Amino acid sequence: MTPTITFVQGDISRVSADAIVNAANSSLLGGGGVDGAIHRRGGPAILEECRRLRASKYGKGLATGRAVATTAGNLDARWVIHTVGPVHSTTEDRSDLLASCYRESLRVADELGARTVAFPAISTGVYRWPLPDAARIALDTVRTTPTAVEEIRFVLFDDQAYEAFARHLRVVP
Ligand code: AR6
Repeated sequence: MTPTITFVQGDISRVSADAIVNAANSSLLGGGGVDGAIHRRGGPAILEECRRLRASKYGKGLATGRAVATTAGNLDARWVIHTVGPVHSTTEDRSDLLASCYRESLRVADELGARTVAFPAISTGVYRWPLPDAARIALDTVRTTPTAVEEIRFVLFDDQAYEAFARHLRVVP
């Protein structure tokens, strides 16, 4: 069964889903944007588990394009799936790493048994990926990745991000 893809505009740390995806960095120890909002609202349990991951399996941090799950703390979710987007480059094509964030997050969601997954627009903030291209990669990737997830919800922070995703779906329905 292919998942239903939906969009909402808002703050991803306030949504309800089985799994909420965090646009993290490889340290897994927090940051701004989505990462800041998730840790602020989710509370210290998330950071504690991230620290344990750093002290065990991910001593060097989480590689770009990979994903790992922790508790969701006080968020209205069962898990946070942390993934590390690539920094956008004008000289190197890193699209496959961005696609990998969506694929790996869905793979982890399947392992957990998550049925609903909320994604932010990974790499389009601090990591500067242009929104139209990021929307194309995000949507094309989730539409072609086999998964048992039933609903994929994109939570887009502002009008510009929401429009970029909606426009891509209008062009490629
Ligand atoms: N809910 C949903 N979307 C948001 C929220 C929110 N609360 N806050 C920002 N956005 P970013 P990146 C949008 O910077 O580009 C962090 O410091 C934002 O407008 O969160 O992958 C990490 O620790 C943009 O469209 O993630 C890393 O160091 C999108 O979410 C680095 O930033 C992603 O913006 C990761 O950069």
